[in-house]
Amino acid sequence: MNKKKTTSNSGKRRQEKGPVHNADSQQAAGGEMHQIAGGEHPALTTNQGVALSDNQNSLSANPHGPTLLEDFILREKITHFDHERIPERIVHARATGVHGFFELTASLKQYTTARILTQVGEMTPVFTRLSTVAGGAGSVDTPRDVRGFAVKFYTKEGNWDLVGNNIPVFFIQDAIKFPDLIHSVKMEPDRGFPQSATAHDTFWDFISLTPESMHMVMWIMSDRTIPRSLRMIEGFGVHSFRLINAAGESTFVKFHWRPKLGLQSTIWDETVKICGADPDYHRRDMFEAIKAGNFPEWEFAVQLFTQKEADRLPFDHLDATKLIPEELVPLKVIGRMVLDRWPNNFFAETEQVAYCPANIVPGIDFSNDPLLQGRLFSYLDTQLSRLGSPNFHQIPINAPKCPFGNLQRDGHMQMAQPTGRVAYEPNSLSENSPRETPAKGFHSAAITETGNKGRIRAESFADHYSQARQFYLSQTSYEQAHIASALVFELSKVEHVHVREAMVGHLRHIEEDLAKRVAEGLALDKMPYAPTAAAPVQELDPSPALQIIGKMKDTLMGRAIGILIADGSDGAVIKKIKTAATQAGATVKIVAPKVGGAILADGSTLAADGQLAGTPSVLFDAVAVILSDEGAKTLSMESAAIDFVRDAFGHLKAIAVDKGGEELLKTANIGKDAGVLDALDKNAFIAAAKKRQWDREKSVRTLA
Ligand code: HDE
Repeated sequence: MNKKKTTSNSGKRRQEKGPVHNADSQQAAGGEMHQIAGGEHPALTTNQGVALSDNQNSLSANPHGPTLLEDFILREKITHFDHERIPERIVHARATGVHGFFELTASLKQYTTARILTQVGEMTPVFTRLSTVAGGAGSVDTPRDVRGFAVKFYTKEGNWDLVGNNIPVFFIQDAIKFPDLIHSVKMEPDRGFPQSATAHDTFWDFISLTPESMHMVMWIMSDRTIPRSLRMIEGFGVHSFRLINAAGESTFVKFHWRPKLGLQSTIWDETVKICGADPDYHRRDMFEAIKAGNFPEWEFAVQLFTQKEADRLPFDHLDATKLIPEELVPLKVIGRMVLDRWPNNFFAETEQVAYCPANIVPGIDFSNDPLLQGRLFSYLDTQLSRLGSPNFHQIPINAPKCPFGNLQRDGHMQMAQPTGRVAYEPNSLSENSPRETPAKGFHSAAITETGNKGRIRAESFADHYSQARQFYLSQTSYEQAHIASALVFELSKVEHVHVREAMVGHLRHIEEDLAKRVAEGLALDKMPYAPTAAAPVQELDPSPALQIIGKMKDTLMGRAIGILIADGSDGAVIKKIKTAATQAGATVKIVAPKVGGAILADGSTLAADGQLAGTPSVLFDAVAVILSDEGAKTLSMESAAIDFVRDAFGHLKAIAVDKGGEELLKTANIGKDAGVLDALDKNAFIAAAKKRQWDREKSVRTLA
């Protein structure tokens, strides 16, 4: 009797005080309830199309009773939820994907029959996925790591996937070493950390025993692996490929992407702080740029060379630890890629997209690079376990946009419904089943292969240090110092002293001064022994194109300026700086102690784009600090405000200040230099904001 009473009361309470009790509740959570409430909505149904009367309560035997197994609505919903995750990519799990188009601007007709490389002006849809390598899908955007640069071209002759990186060389020469490399960089198996980091024993142990990695090590220790934005990275196909023309002749080709915004990287200390301030820094940056209509663009360029020219190079171009300096084989720009549409759904597109270097089109072919040859197997294989069915090519993001069909059949999740009796070829029973296309179909380059079968590393792959040295010597002194300091940082995290020493031993072959700097940074008591080099180190001409600083553009396009304000700030000065920065192409954000904004000197309220504690200066390329005396006093008690200016200074950013702003700098113990400017001189600030204040660096940190 009692029980009955309680249960019926609680049933009533559930109805009165529960969340929104209608089909709008899901959308309402998205914050648009006011618009949605009055609209017409489709019925919420099960996957069988049965309309739901209640999406808030499971079916129970009575209001306090057990949930009934017969609740097919609950079971269907929970079962689907339980299976929402698919295996994440073993590498390159964390990524940002964007749709766009490719436009060819110069024809390569002389070299290839591929339509995408010969039809000038033709727009080809693309889906581009930019990723980190080592971390899991939920890891931060900004570890020190290589960035994947994968482009799927939906060409009229089939899908072409150019699955590259933002670094033109790789760690290893032969695919058989890839699982070892990746196991060494991933979380150590006994402890399950570190996530997404090279700074640990197993990685450096493997590297120190793998001299072929030394060129790549120079690149990953450079600021290339801590990019400011995914819109500001280069892309490389890495391997040599072949182009085949109408006469069947083949030419080697290397593919390059060059960002229109130029290259820009962060400073290591800045990167570390960005990880905390915004783990989605790169994804958000891309999302916001696309939303604002600032579509990132890359030039597409090729390096073309014949076998004869390849034979004259002082290294083997089939070795993926080598690049061809553009001073030796110039880049020819042949097109552009614009990314202009954010995916509708992250999972359906960015997660389910399946790239494969083996996806090429007639007129393009592979080279014998042994790393590429291994990749040709791996990607299709990994998709089978990741996407779970050989029909993954039917998922919209993977399906070609040209007609396609064959006699493959069935399998998990078959979406097509082929008709007729015939599923084989040749056949005489069907008039319209797909047939070969001898002339236009895919042909491999007719290459003569000779030599003995065996597990043999080519002699021409033996030089592991010359290009590492060339890379290091091609950098500016600031960049060299960053490489040395990154090595000290990473090796200082390595517990095993013999691994630290072994690495310094390799550095001695690259550049003795670099080895000394790192040895001193690690406080080694004597210079370690340098291992025997398999081939003598060659003195190659420096290649300035390998720098980042040399490729940073003198522009505010694509960059962000933060203006720190508080109650009493001068609205006119804020407005002048904001207008000047916006006109120069920057995104401007107002940062204030409260997100609702600050009451300016003239009594008006200026809303903030970010609250001070959650919007540190690491999120900007340059900052202005506009404060009243009172505002400066208040902020001098706020560590977030002190950090804001200290970090901006420490990260070599231009800082514009008015009188109040200057007070805050004094409190933060920051002296004036050429990068600290009067807020009233907006032009000087805009000019300085386009650059990093490299000269300041020596005064703010000890570099190796
Ligand atoms: Fe990959 N790589 N890789 N890789 N790779 C994968 O394929 C592999 C290599 C690259 O956004 C996996 O679909 C082997 C070089 C990118 O979805 C896997 C070897 C380069 C992406 C795989 C390499 C790359 C991948 C994991 C040594 C630069 C992300 C998920 C022979 C040229 C693609 C997947 C995306 C992804 C294997 C080396 C670039 C396991 C065996 C060199 C950009 O198949």
